[in-house]
Amino acid sequence: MRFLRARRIHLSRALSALLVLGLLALLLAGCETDTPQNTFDARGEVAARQRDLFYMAMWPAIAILILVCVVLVVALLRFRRRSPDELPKQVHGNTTLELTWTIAPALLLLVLAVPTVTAIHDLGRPPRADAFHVNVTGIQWAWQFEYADLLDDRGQPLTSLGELHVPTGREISLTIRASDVIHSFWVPKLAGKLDAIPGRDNVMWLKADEDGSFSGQCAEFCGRGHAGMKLTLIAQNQEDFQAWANEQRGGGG
Ligand SMILES: [Cu+2]
Repeated sequence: MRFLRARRIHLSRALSALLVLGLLALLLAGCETDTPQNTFDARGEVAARQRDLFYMAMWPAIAILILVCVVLVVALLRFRRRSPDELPKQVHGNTTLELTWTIAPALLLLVLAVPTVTAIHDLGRPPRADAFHVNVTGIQWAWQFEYADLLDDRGQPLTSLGELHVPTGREISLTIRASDVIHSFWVPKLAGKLDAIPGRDNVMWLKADEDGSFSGQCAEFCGRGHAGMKLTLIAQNQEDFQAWANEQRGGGG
């Protein structure tokens, strides 16, 4: 009997250790930075500004977390009950401390609010008139792009499915719609997400600072095929972009 019980304890310990290791591995997997949809690896003005805002709020938050933990541990040790017959010194209220922990966070919030509100204002502005304009439609389960500025021989705008081609360095204006249910347009390295809602036009702008392929994904659960509702934004220099447009028109130029 005793032998069996010892074995069971061994087994449950091994399983717990395995579980902890598994969870740790999962946690560490999140630290991988060389991934196609890493928001911290910003490659455009909008994404860079959003990332900087995040860091600006994160570092003070980490400093405060450490400070609070240290003060907590010090208070627990210093003011603990030292003998069973004696109550620790009873204190009530401390005006200086209470004022400090009210005013300091208020000041910090005020300081954080200035760049945050400025960024919301700057990034939330309507696209410039000379931006390259694309109509984006979310469909179960694909992204369709209509290039309002690129017409074919019959005067119809060029379209593409799944691949969004844009000129590098130019502001891109996106009018985002949906034809069935709510989707969300998201190219993490270039900008934050924006919902695609049936019956409504949502407008955003973004800019790719360098040539390349940027992976994107529908970010709003939209049914069975949601996980596969990907897109690739291809930013090209003017020459390559023009060549692609000509090819879409059916060659020649
Ligand atoms: Cu979706």
